[in-house]
Amino acid sequence: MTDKQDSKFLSLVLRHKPEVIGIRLDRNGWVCINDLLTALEGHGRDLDLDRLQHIVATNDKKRFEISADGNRIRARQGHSVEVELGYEPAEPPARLFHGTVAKYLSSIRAEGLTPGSRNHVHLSPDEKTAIAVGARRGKPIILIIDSQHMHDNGHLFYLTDNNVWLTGRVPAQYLSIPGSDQYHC
Ligand code: HQG
Repeated sequence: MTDKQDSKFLSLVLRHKPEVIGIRLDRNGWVCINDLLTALEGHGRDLDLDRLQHIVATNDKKRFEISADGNRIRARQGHSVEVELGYEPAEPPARLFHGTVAKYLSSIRAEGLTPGSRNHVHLSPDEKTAIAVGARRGKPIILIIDSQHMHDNGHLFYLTDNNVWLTGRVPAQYLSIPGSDQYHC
């Protein structure tokens, strides 16, 4: 297994389907590292502690976090299973960015950005990051979010430790969408 393959599998079990290796996440998304390693081994994924720590430390987006006592691990964001990540609401910058692709635009125009299977909509602090996010699905299209007014109007934002902004949804009136002249302030 390459680091990337192991990292993807860890994302699967720590964000979406812990049951595929028979583990349970606690309400904050944590699992005991010993239990995780035992469960992985039981499912043909032979990771030892050193290798797990290496994957956590070198992961390109710092997707995983080990607890201060070194005993537990969780994904920092991106879950579809219900978890309480414990991030405090934070004041966003005036504008945030979201990278997507053309085929979603008509739906996004109609209903805004919705979290889909995840628990939050993910927003990027800069255009470059948003381009990389959108490019996972094809030619990226960058939407600009009027986070200032969303925040002023009571929408909550959370900043993860790896610099992803999370919010529940982004109603269409706060979005600047290419090819659309609607940008309500
Ligand atoms: C789109 C990666 C139709 C949305 C990245 C996106 C990110 C809508 C897709 C993180 C819609 C959802 C998240 C609507 C949103 N109608 N389509 N109303 N609202 N969409 O993967 O933001 O590698 O769940 O534009 O780097 O692409 O997982 O979200 O194209 O930080 O660590 O529906 O995932 O990080 O796709 O990516 P996703 P995302 P990780």
